Amino acid sequence: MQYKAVIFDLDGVLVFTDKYHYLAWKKLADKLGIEFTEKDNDRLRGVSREESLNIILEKYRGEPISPEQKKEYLEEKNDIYRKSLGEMTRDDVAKEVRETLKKLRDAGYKLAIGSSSKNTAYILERTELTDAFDAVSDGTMITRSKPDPEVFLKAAELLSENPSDCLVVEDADAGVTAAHAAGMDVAAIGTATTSGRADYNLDKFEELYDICEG
Ligand code: B16
Ligand code: MG
Repeated sequence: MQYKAVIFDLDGVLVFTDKYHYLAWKKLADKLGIEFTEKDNDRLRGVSREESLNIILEKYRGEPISPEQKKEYLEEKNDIYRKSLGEMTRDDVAKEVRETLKKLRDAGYKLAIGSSSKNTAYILERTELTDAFDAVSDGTMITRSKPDPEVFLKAAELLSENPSDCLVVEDADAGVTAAHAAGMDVAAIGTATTSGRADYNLDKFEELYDICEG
């Protein structure tokens, strides 16, 4: 076994909540007269809610926005987003993902979540994934979001494993940077594969098992 534990990013790796983030941010951007495309949305992958709003506001040309107003926008976006999450079910997790998680666990790997999202517990509950993990490190437990390594170091600590024994699975460039800064190897999936910075690139989620087994 090359690794003792696998730490999974959530959005874009285990579930595709990125489309719900996009729709919720798009609603807010439209209201503020800001252009916001799916390509712009890629910049928000793995980044905190607050930072995401700042990125969207880079194109804002209206009256100055107060910190209180920003807070309201964040709540507004999250309310729309959580409504979409409320529609999620067990079927929103691919069979391949569920089977690979089980296979890894049966083989003795510890599994954790390392997500920037403050909605992690709700997403895991909706999709019936909570029991698939030994630890959850998420946006409610950290002070610095990816690309800072905090969320992954916290996951390793919760698992009582050394960072160098953990493999991270990520879809975001910010997440690849965060994992490397934590001293962990990274398997990229989706968007993060294009930069070529990850240690492994996954075409299919199930390839993860062979990577772990070396
Ligand atoms: P929330 P991940 C990240 O999840 C998302 O990729 C990112 O787009 C989002 O802004 C962030 O969570 C915060 O999410 O608003 O639910 O707290 O990829 O780290 O699992
Ligand atoms: Mg992600």
